[in-house]
Amino acid sequence: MTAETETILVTGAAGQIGSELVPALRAIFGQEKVIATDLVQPKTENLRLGPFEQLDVTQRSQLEAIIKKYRIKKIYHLAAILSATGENNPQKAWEVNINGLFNVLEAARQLDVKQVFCPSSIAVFGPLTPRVNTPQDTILSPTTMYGVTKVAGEHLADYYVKKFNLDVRGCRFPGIISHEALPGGGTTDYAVAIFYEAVIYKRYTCFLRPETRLPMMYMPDCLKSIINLMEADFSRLKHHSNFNVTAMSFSAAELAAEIKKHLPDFEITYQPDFRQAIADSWPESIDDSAAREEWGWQPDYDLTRMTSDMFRVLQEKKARGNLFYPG
Ligand code: NAD
Ligand code: AKB
Repeated sequence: MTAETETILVTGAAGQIGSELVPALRAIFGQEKVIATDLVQPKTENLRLGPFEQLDVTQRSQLEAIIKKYRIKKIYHLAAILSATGENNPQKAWEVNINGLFNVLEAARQLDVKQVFCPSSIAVFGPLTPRVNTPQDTILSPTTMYGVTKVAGEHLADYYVKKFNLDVRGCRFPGIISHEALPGGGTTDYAVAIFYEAVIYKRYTCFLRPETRLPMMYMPDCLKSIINLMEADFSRLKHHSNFNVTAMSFSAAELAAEIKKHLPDFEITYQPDFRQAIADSWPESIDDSAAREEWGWQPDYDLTRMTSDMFRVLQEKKARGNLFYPG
């Protein structure tokens, strides 16, 4: 591979996924080959170990200048407004998620970028979609602005594949659980907050009802899915920007019970808020057999393994005085 083909741009790099995807890509492709960008300065030191540029994806000229400066050949487009924040400011969600994606696809098309990854979400589904083992190809009728932008984004990305032969790929991620950067305003954020508050306070007040069951995935599987999908043989792909992927499904009460195995005096209470309606419109579990067949998707972490690992890491951080949580 030449230096040019390796140069990678990550947008929204300071977020939950970018904070871990950037180091993972730098470990594979080299520290200087991965250009991390975000509207805001990175919160973790990790991102500063290689190039970082401030970039607002809604500003096409800024984006194009960075693509030209570094002769970018691959883009991982993570900049977005998530479901809960998006319901509080739907106009901004449209601006960032739709106009930002359009800018990335247009800039990629015009500036000879070879490959784009743009994540979708289980938010593309809605109350009319089958909720259990939701099929790959099914009704997309979201009730949130975030979901509307993700459905439109999938179609836009697939249009660029067909019309312009641009290699665009993406997964419909479930809730992602991780311990490096906190999630950025979604409905599944409770499944991360519960671990921090269990370790710090031994109690948690959940904004969803106990029986609310959603598909989830641990960050190592999320990173693996991104890297494997981007490496897959393009000719084997029947889908492109909309692969269902999942690793586990659990309710808030089931997660609390798993946490109690590590922390018997952990207490949970429930105070559902506006995010309950969003969660109620999403699937309980999704069928990811297309991803398994087309590019060999296989998760490594179930609820038990993920919970043990989250506890181990957060307890170690706490012991080192290194556990930062704003709650
Ligand atoms: P996040 O909210 O943690 O991070 C998004 C980043 O985008 C933030 O750092 C933010 O500063 C940045 N950003 C916002 N507006 C911007 C703009 N105008 N220009 C540049 N940067 C901007 O999100 P995440 O969890 O890392 O999600 C990354 C992608 O994965 C998103 O497309 C999201 O929809 C998708 N996704 C995430 C999850 C999850 O559970 N984390 C699940 C499904 C899909
Ligand atoms: C959110 O809750 O908004 C995200 C997602 C599932 O897309 N975590």
